[in-house]
Formats: sequence, C-alpha cells, structure tokens
Amino acid sequence: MARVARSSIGASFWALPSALRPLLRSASAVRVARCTYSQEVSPPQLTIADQDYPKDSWTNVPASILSQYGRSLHTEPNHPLSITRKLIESRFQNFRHHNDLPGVVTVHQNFDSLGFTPDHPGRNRTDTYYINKDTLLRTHTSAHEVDIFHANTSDGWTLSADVYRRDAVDRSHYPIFHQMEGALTWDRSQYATPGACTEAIRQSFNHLPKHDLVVEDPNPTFHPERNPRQESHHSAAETEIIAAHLKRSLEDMVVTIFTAADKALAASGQNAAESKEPLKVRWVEAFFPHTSPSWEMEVWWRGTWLEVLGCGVIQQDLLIRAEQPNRIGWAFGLGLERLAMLLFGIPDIRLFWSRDARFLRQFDEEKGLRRFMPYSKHPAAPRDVAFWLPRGAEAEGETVIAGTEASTSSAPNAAGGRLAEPSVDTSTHPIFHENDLMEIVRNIAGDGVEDVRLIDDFVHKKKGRRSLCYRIEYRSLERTMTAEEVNGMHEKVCRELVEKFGVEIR
Ligand code: FA5
Ligand code: MG
Repeated sequence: MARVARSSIGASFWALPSALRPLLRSASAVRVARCTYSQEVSPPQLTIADQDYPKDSWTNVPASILSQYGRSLHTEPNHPLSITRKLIESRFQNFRHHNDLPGVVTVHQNFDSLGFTPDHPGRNRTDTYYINKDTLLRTHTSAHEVDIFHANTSDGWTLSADVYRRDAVDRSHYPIFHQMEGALTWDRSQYATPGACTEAIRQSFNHLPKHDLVVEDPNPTFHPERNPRQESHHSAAETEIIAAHLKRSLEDMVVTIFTAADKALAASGQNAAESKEPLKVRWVEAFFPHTSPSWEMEVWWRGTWLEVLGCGVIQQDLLIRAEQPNRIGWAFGLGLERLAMLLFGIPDIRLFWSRDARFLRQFDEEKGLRRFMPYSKHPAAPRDVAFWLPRGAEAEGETVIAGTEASTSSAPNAAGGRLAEPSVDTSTHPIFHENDLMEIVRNIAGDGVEDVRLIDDFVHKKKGRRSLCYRIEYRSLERTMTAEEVNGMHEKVCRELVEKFGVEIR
C-alpha cells in the first residue's frame, strides 16, 4: 500500500498547530526509501554573515533565504515588528530583553537541548533549513533557552529573533518570521522552604495587573494523561501557581496589544462593527517537549480563533541541563507577525519585508499607533500546473505529501493523544513534498507570489497514476506584473518540477 499523507496530519510539521503535532508521530508520513533531494553542487561551503560552513548532504538552505538573513526587522527603527516587540516588552518589567542572537544554531541547541527525541519529525529536512548536518537556521527562539538560563543574568527575560521554517506559501506564512521567547524563573534555594518559594510566586501573582478580559479556560491546570505536571519535580501547588502566573501575565500582554489596536482603529475612523465584539481569549491544552503542562493561547478576532503563542511550565530537566536545578518557572513563545498583523491591520505577511517607502513611512514610533492604509492592489495572475507523479512511485511505497493546510489558528485540542514516539527517518526525503514545490516557486517568483494551493488530486485507475494540480497566484505587492513576466516565471516552475521530481506535466 502506498503511504500517502493528504490530510492536515501530513502537513508540514511546523505548519501544524503544536497541539496536533504529536499525532504526526503515528502517521510515519515522512519515511521513504529514496532520497530525491537535489544538493547544491558548488561552492563546497556556505558563507553566512562572513562565516564559512561546510556543506554536506543535509544542506538545503536556498539563496533566497540567505539573501534575507540578518535583516533584523525586529530591531529596525519604526518597523511594525519592532514597534510590536517594544510594546510587548513594556509589559514585562524588570525583564532583560535580548534582541541580537544570530540565527545560525546547532542541531543540539535547536532540538536536543530542549528534549526533542532523535527521531522527532520537526527535525526533518522537508521542514527545517539545514546548513549542514550539525548546523541549522533556528526554527524557534526556544533554541536559546538553555544558554540563557545557563548564563543566568536575570530572573525574567525575553528574546526576540528571526526564525526559519520550510512552510506553505500564503498570506500568513513566510519562510522567515519572528518569535519572542519569554521566561520567568524563581530560585528555590533563595527561600527557607519550598512552601516559601510557592508563597513568593503567589505574592508576585497578586501584584500582576488585573484585567476584565473574557477568558475561556475549561481544562484543569494539569491532567495525568493529557497535560501532566512534572510529579517528580513540582508539587501540585507549585504547578498551579506557576500556571496561574503565566496565564495572567500573557493575558495582560494581549489586553495591552488589543487595546492599542482598538484605539488605533478608532483614531483612523475604521472602527467597524466586528471590532466592537469583546476581546476573548481561550487556553487550549498543548504539547511541547520543553514544557509540561503546556498550552496555546488563542484570541478571538473578527470571527475566528487565532493562535498567538505556545507556553508552559518549563521542563525541570531543561533547567538541570542549564545547571539551574533550583530554578522553577514558566516560558512562552509567540509569533510577532501574528500580533503585528492584528495590531496594524497588515493584510499580507510579505509586507513586513517590503522596502517600499509607501509601506515603511506609515509607521512611526513617536507618533503612536496608526492603522496600515493599503496603498494599491495590483491584479493577481493565477496559473495552474497539473502533473502526473512519477509512474509507480506510490506503488513502490514512496511517500507523497500534498494538500497540506497552512494553519493560522489551532484546531481544538488534540494534544490528548500522546502517541508512540515518532518513527521518522530524517535522512531521506519523500518523492514529492509540497514544501519543495513552495520553495521552487519562492525561489523563482520571490515576493511576487501570494498563494500556492492544491486544487485537484486524483488517481487515474486505468493508468494507475496520480495527478496533482496546483494553483499559483502570482501577485506583486508593489507593481503590476506583465503577462510575459508571469508566464516566464511559471514556465521555469514547471521546468524545475520536471527536473527535480521527474513529474510529467499534463
Ligand atoms: C513554538 O515554536 C514553541 N517553541 C513555543 C514555546 C516556547 C512553547 C516556549 C513553550 C515554551 P509554535 O510552533 O506553535 O511553538 O510557534 C509559536 C508561535 O509562533 C505560534 O503560536 C504563532 O504565533 C507563531 N508562528 C508559528 N508558525 C508561524 C508561521 N509560519 N508564520 C507566522 N507565525 C508563526
Ligand atoms: Mg503552535
């Protein structure tokens, strides 16, 4: 039987809400026999920020990504990501804010230090940009947690940075985005008894700003199967108060952001009826290797639940690895683009990368928040590409990953299934993985592509072959593209599909 991953369970690992990621472990979706990955040939090393890294069979970072490396949008004065970052930082007083950690990290930092198992699907080359087998572009800011805890320069800290994931192409997904990590720990050894430490956390909780936000939080703080507390490390009372402190702190941050967004909306006279709906937040049980119990926060915004962050009680083993065995506390990781898009009403994630003055001059730290005013809408140029997958590929047990769903909001909690550990061979590659198509399109069309999606998928019984059809929406945010230009790019995409995957264009 062919192993075909077609549902969202077969999606790009990082595009899945983290609550669903444990399910992927049972799908074995990424195991294949043949490696079809094309390696870049020369030169034998990659140069990133003046540092040379030897290439090997794991290398998969394309030039299009490297050309954006180091833009540091989150620290660029008057950039909406930087304004958003500062607004959030302002709610974490007495925290130390780290903003300039380079994006090249080791596999150890990104995965092992956090307790990702050796065969965890997040490590797969279809989902992660590898510089070589030991080095990669961080997929999340959690990659620095152990180092920052180890340095131990403050009880509370945030870290904002660019992160990199091979992912779908649409208006809310870009292969580079920005996260803010945050953590707060208490040192038990500073207190006479463990109970005194718990009491200190309670005191701190009582001093957190109160809010009148509607919060849905139907689940118990921890649950033995679905969302366990770390029984050998934390008492129930410790887990309860750390969780309460974490949730209240993050709710306060969201209230701040959305109150500012509402004010900006009212000031621009755009206070539409739907924005008058009261702000609502809900907590969804989740799973991360580095926290337990864990949650995702979702915000109700214009008729839909939008996932903005993941968080939880820090795994004590992680703090022990960081040589801070006496510290206990919480951590979170949020998407800066997600919040900035809401804050400013920015409709397309590509805009953050724009160097167009019509975009950049709309944001000014001194003048307070203003809604983004779209300056133009250039016509979309849709082109379809339909192709037969290589003959007999699936019959031979090759994996095809198509029709995945890029997700902006989390599905209802599915973290309950803590299934068997994943069995994913990360050194091989599916015969066709949608993320590769996404990357071909991005490399050829750059920011001139808005959306790529599967529109048809069928098996021709007699021929015994599977056909896929993708619709590629070409559209520049900055200018109208000519038909010849779009056709030229589309032809190149078709050619590369044939060369890289041996597909037959229909
Ligand atoms: C993580 O990356 C965890 N490291 C977060 C964490 C940190 C959990 C510390 C516990 C403790 P996740 O993959 O869900 O989790 O990403 C976190 C947030 O980044 C998401 O909630 C979302 O706001 C944002 N995000 C994720 N993928 C994208 C994307 N493709 N584009 C824009 N934002 C994204
Ligand atoms: Mg998530």
